[in-house]
Amino acid sequence: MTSTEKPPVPEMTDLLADAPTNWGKWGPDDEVGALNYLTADEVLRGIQHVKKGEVHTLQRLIGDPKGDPVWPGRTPAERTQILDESSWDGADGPAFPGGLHYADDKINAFLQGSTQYDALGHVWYGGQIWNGYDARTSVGGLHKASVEPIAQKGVVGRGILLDMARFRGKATLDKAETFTHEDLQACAKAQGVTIEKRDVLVIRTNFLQLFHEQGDAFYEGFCEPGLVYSDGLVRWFQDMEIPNLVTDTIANEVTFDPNNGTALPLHCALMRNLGVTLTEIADLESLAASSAEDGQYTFLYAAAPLKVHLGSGSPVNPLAIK
Ligand code: UVW
Repeated sequence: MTSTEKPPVPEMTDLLADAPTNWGKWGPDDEVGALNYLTADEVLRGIQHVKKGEVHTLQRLIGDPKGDPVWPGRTPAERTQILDESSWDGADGPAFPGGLHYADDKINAFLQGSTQYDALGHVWYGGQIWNGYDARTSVGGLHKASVEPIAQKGVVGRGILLDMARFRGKATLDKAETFTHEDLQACAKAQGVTIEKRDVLVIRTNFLQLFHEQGDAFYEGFCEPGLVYSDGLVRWFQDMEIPNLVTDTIANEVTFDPNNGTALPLHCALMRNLGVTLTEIADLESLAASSAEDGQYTFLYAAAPLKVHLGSGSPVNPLAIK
């Protein structure tokens, strides 16, 4: 290899050969992973951070007239009107006793095409998904570690906003900009809070503002900003028993790791190996504005994705209650 040549991109099986896992920690049949940390005590700990009764909804609009940001290769949701008042202009509208009319519509959508929970079986390498299940269990739908058990359980605990854009003095983080768990801790310190064990981490980059500002150019050289893989970061997530990572980006981490060239290694190290649930494309703007104003960066976090049988993800509208 000459000095100008880049080293080959490692296989995930090699990069993560010695990485920690939580496989088996909650038994051989577990499908919700680190969400097991969110016990009744964690719900009560979260409730202690409700001070004003202020509610922030964290879902981005589906069918935004300005467009919906999606992972390259996915398409935004399409909503189709099936019935409306014009359906009764002729003789074809369904007739009901008493003259009832109504509106009906449907959407054709990627389950990961808006603010969403990823199922733990959504991403894998080396032929195995979360908890060691065979990746063939994904054929035709996630027969193991689908979004359904996450939806059955619900996600409630103490949330902490880490406003990385504000911490770095920027309107938005830049394409491919990275940060580490140490940066998250420094951000928390600057905000006057401490990340505690079992917190739901909610990280703001405001990167998707550029989707609306840049139009199609947004996808040129696509590489979102975000957390960057290191063994230390993965072990910190494991030691801190982080149940859920929520971000306002499409894929939670820097898209291509600048240190090794792999795509989405934290999906593998956190989701597939540790069972950390990932939540993406959140809208954190009203929560961030409120937190900057009142200095309260902790809250009750509550979310439940839709119960989609065999689903690899589901839209969600999480709540942050202060
Ligand atoms: C991929 O895993 C490819 O995407 P996401 O986690 O954003 O759904």
